Amino acid sequence: PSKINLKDYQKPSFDVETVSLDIKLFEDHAQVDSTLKMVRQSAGDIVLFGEDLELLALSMNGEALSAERYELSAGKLTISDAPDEVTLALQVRICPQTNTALEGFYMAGSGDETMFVTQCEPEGFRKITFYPDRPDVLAIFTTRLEADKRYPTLLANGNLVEAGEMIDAPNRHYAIWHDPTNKPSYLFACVVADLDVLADSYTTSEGREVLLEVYAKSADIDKCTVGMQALKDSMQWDEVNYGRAYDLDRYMIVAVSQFNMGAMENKGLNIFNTACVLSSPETTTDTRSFSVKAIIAHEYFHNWTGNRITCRDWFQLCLKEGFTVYRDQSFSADQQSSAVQRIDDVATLRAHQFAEDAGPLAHPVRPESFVEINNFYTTTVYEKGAEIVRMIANTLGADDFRKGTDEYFRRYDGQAVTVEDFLSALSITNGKVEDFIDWYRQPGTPVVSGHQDYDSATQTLTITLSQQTRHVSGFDAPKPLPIPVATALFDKESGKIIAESMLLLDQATQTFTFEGVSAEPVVSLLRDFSAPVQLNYDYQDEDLAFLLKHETNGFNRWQVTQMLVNRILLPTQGTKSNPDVYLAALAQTLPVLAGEDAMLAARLLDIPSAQELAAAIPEDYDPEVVKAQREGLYQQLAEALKDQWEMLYKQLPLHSYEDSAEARGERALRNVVLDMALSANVEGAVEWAQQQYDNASCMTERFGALKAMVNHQVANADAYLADFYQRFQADDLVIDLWFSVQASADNVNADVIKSLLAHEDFDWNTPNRVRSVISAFTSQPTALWTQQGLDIYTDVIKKLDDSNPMIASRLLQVLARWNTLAEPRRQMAHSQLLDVQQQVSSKHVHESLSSVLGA
Ligand code: B3K
Ligand code: ZN
Repeated sequence: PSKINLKDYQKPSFDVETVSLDIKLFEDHAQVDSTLKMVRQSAGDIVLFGEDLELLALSMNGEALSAERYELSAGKLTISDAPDEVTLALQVRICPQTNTALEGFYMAGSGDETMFVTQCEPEGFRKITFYPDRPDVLAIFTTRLEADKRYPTLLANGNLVEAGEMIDAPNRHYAIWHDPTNKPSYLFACVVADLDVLADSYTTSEGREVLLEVYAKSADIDKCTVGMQALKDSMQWDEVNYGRAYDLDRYMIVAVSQFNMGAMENKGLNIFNTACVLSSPETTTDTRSFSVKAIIAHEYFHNWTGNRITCRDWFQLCLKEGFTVYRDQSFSADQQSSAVQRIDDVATLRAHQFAEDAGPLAHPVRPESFVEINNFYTTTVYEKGAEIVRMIANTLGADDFRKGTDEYFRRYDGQAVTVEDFLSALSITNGKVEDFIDWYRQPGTPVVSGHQDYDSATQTLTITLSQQTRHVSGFDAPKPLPIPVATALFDKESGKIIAESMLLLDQATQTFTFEGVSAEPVVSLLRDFSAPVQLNYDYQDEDLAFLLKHETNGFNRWQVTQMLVNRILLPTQGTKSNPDVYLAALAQTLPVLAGEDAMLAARLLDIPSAQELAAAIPEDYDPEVVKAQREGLYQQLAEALKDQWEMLYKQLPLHSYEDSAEARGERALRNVVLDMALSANVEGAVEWAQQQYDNASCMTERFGALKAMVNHQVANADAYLADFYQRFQADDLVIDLWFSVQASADNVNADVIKSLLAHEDFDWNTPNRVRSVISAFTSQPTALWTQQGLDIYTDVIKKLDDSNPMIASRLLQVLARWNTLAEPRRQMAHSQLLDVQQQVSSKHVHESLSSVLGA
């Protein structure tokens, strides 16, 4: 398979004006008839892409094309010497029933619960029919679906035009849908199923009455109200914050249990992984439920950032994803404490994106080449992409950012554009914005180091900052990037802020001067994480403890706890800290904060996960040592605050369920406190856990108790696991939790994983289930990086390589840090990976492997 390069981009020779599709679904295949009206734009051939298709008929302008008039090879159908206006008619046969890759048109579910859905982004449409399947070809789609009446639900993009029965086949029916918006093929969707629907409506700011529908199987329909509300909230939020109203008369969401990722923003017909749309207090944890709302918002926001304005080519993926993630993060920040939202987003960024940027899979936010684009739906494109938009928004300020986004929508609506176009619109009030282009081009996480000097004679404080980015091979030598560093100076005496400013570090080294500073202040940097960088500043532990107490920025209060933890656990990263300062600072802060902001209080007790710590260790990483150190500090914390746990736990009694930010905060803190109390052997803590499980008002409480009992191996843990299974046996998403709590348990080992994989409810064809065991397992590096652990993990990759290469490749990417392991694990992992290379065939896994192996 060949590499595709950004620099080779060429416009298509033909545009498609309209396409009509007729998809007839039969017992063991589907027949797809398509008619494309195409118009020449420039010299060149007609190029249609197609994969896994059986071509049955092809005609051009009414004349059947004989085999010598076209070329069919390597996934392309090429027609040379075509006239300037062409109507192509194609007929192909596909087999959704055996499509296990879950890309294109595929069957999900089994038995009487089968349904058929599409996933076309990025290049799945070519598995439905031959088509110029590229995002810069926009067309008007009309879709006719025909199927057995056992599938009453027939949906496609846009508006329903007609539906009826087949006169000659009484058990069959059809529906015709028309989408009035010009769209690329990756936004095409259709569904053939037997589903219930929750309906509602929304009137837009422009006065359009929109029918809202969430489709799910009947047993799940009562779990759709949270998603429906989130949809309405998102529609309103986009009107208020970006002036964007919805543009069709109908918005549909369909829940499907087998889906490779979270959800898909198809025009007017979103398709969602059940895990990302269904939610109920009894079955869904608060964290999950909150992310359901965020994902609904994300897909809705794509309607403008992605669908109305789309990407010119797949290298520009961050254009829609980075901006849309920034938008969903801002939406979520409005639904809860914005500090906690920022903490969650930054914790994810640090754990996953920083690791990616530090290892062999590092790539720019806008990659320059790929073999398989599915391998580039990464945390770098999404989350680092969002951070760049955030830096721009903060640099411009709210008003100018809004002027810039208004300009973006005005200028490019209906077009397929590039990152440069985006920056050019955003820069109408401030040309500096265009300098951010280098953030899209340069891989690697910048390290910002700094120190301060105070001169009491002149009452001057100088802060010197410098930036450095590692040179990733294959790319130009790194250059300085524009890095906004939000800064506040705190008076040591009063604890009050004496100056605030946004420093712009855009050279290798720079000095910033503050005059009229009467005593040396404590400096708080990178407030609200104003740039996606690693910060090394010559703090004393006491400065950090001071900031924990006095910072008004909630995010930075968390950030200093994390700095302290890192200095304790990763002494090579800076000065070795004395844990006493950290423990004392928390002991003082926690009881106060617990009453003010329970969610933030819970987060201040965060100790980075083993994986996150591993990501910061460049070589000789020994998972056992990290685990021991991490658990040691956790234990120390639990014991140091032992007197507080009982009081805190009792302060937060179980009461009836409520879905407010405050109630969610209390539940989060109670679960953390319970775990701490079990660690510290607080008397009665085991009973608290059991009672919390038995009397739980919601899944957050029940699962929190179960997880704590499993991790602390309390006497009855197995009985509780069995009870949990019995109670929720019929609910796949809860059974996923049951698998994952075991697969990620502190004491998990390869045998446990093996038995979970052999469980009768395990299902290789359901990505959620595979992830509930295999991805959960990666949270325990001491078990994963063993001969047996790797055998299991790589067997899974080999097994999925053929049936679902997208998932196989994702799982493989998790092994990217093998190279940093201490021997003998490094050698062991290396030979495992080489062995995998001999046994896989998908281009997805091959591309990831060659990056991971550094080839
Ligand atoms: N755009 C889709 C992701 C498609 C991934 C294909 N491998 C979901 C999203 O980002 O909203
Ligand atoms: Zn997205």
